[in-house]
Amino acid sequence: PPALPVVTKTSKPGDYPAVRASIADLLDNDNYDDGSYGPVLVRLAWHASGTYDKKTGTGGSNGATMRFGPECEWAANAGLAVARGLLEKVKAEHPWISYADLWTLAGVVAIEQMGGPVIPWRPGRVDDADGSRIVPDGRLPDATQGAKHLRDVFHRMGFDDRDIVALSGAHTLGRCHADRSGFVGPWTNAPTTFSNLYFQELVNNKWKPKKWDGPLQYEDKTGTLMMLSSDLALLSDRTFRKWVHLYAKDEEAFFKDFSVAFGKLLELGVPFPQQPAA
Ligand code: DDH
Repeated sequence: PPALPVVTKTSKPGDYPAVRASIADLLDNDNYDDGSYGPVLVRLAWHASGTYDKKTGTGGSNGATMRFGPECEWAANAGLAVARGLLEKVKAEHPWISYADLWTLAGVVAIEQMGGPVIPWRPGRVDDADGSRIVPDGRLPDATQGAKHLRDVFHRMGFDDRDIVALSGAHTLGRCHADRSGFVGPWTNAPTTFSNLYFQELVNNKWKPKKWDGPLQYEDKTGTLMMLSSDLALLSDRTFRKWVHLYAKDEEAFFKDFSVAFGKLLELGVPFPQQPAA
């Protein structure tokens, strides 16, 4: 088993600013990827939440079920052990917070620290005692598919077409890893800064299939930036494309829509004592 994290800070139950500070402290690391754990923490918050199904009320961030098999071993979640392991240090410092609250708050803090919008967040998630409420595999999106699949997946969570495009803008962050998804490379040249660059790159380049032995992905003419088939679906679909063009030229509109949609994502299926005002 890994060594227990060294506890350097403590806090009283409910001191969320202290938890935020601990998360912010561990984001930067020159030896990891592009110098920040921010992107992988955002992906953890998203994959913990994106299993939600509106019809049955199952899935979502409540429960933190990704601590258990088989969810932690789903192909879609490859690499997220890095994010979960990192947050053990924060959990040790603030043992009163649930993993489910911690994972979602970490995504929020990462986005804010990387220059993104403030995301509405409230505590209230509780951890399941075991993996009995894990949903079937296959609810997270498949990068090889197109617009219909994106609608199936995100409408199932209760999002509309505009939300789908706004949420996809998170790919301005981070990169694909051969040993995680099989895909390779970043979507932008500033993968640790939250911005609307993803939409600008999407619109301003000619995307060609990458010539290699790996799975189908697309590259710009320099071969440094990438797009997945699911990313390019946002350009080929007329309704999606309208929002892509808006967000490419209006970063403020993107930040506003992203903040609302991401905040909603993290709350899907969470039984808060008081529902937020619509
Ligand atoms: Fe994503 N994403 N994502 N994604 N995602 C990957 C990485 C990151 C899809 C596939 C992949 C969202 C939507 C989609 C982030 C956030 C979000 C990778 C690469 C694949 C593949 C994983 C790896 O190899 O490490 C697909 C398909 C969709 C879709 O169809 C819509 C959404 C909605 C979000 C969000 O946060 C709201 C982030 C951040 C990363 C970068 C992770 C990293 O380690 O860097």
